[in-house]
Amino acid sequence: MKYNHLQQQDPAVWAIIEKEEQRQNDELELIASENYVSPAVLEAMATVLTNKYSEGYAGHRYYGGNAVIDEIELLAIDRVKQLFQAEHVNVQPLSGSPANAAVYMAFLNPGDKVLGLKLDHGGHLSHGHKVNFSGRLYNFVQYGVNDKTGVIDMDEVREIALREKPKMIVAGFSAYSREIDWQKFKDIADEVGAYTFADIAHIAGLIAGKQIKNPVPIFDVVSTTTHKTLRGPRGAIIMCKEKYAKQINSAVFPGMQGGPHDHITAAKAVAFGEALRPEFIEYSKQIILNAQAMAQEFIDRGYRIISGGTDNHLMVIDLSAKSSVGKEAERTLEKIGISVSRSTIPNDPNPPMNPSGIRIGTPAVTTRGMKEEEMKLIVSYIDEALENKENDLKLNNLKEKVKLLCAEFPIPTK
Ligand code: DSN
Repeated sequence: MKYNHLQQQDPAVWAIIEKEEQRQNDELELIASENYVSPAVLEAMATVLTNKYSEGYAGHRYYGGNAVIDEIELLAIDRVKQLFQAEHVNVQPLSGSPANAAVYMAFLNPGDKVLGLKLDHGGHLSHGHKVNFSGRLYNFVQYGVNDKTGVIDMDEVREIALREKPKMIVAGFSAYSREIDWQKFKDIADEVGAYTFADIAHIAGLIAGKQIKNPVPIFDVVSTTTHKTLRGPRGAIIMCKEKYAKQINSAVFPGMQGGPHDHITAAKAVAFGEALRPEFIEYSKQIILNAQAMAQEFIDRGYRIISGGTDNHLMVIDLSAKSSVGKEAERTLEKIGISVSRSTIPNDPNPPMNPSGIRIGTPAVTTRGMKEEEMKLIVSYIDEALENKENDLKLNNLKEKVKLLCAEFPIPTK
C-alpha cells in the first residue's frame, strides 16, 4: 500500500508500518481470529469519516452535520440484515468485549446469574471469567466439554440450567471446533425462562457464507466481531429481535460507548458487501476444507486434536504427546515465520500463560488462496519445527520454505 504523506511527514511511523506489512507478506498467519482485509476495506478505514462525532443513531444524533454519516450507518445495518436475517442491528460496538458488555448491560443487572462456556474449555474471557468484567459484575456459572469427547455436553448444560436457573445462557467460543446446536440451547433456555445470547465472533464469516447454521433467527441476541472469518475491520456488531432494539441501542450508547468510529462503520459496510457476494460462500467452504485437511494431517502425524477434528475454521492441538507446551511451540513456530496462539486444553494441568496446546485456524491462509495441499505442507513444516526446536539450521531452512510458500500465494491486492 502507498502511504505518501505518511512517509514524508513521519518516516519513523511509516517505516514501522512498512516493516509490519513486509512481515505479513513473508509469514504465515495461522491465528484463528486473524485475517487479511481487502484493499477496499483498508481504504474505507483511512477516510475523512474519522473526523466526525455522531453519538446517537440515524436521525437522532447529539451533534449536527450527521446526514451523510446516517447514510453509511444505515447501509451497514441493511447489509447485516441481509447477511444474517437479523431483525435489529447495531453496528457501533468498538470491539467484541465492549459488544458483549453492552449485551449484558441490556439484559441483566449486576449480580444476575448467567451460564457460559469455561475459558479453558474454549470459552471467552467475556463469557464469565473471574479476571474479566463479566465474571466480576455478574454471577456466572459455567459449563464445559465432555472429558472424553471434547464436545459440549448438552445434557450437562440442561442439568446445570435446571439447577441454577440462569437469567441468560451464553453460547459461543473462541477455541472450540465443533458446530453448536443453537436450537438445543434455545430449548433449554425456554425451559428455565432464560435469555439466549450467541457470541459468533469466530464463525460469523462461516455463517454469512452459509456453511454453519445461523443462530440469529433463533436467539434473542447475537454479537460478533467483524475482523475474524467475516474479514472486515477491527470492530463488532450486535443483532437482536426487534423487541429488544431499544434496550440494545441504549446499552451501546449512552450505556457503554461514546461516539461511534464512523470510518470503521464504512469499512464494516464494505466487508458486509463483500460477504454478500457469491464468492464469499466459496471462501467460507474452503476455510473449512482447509481446516479439516490440516486437522487430519496433524492426526496422521500423531497429534491429538481436541474433539478429534473440526467442523469450522479452527482446531486446538494438545502438544503433550510431542513433549511440548503452548508457549514454547508458539515461539519455535515464530522462528520459522508461522504465527499461532498458545491455547489451554480442557482441564489443562498447565497454567494459562504456558498451556498444553496451540490453537490454529485457516481464515487467513485461505484468503491467500491456499488449498488442502498447502495445508498438508504447512503441517509438515510445523511438525518438523517442533521436532527440531533446538536446531537453528533446520529452523532457518524452514523459515525460507515458509517465505517461498508465501511468495507463491501473496496477500490479495484486489
Ligand atoms: N482474541 C480473540 C481470539 O483470539 O479468539 C478473542 O477475543
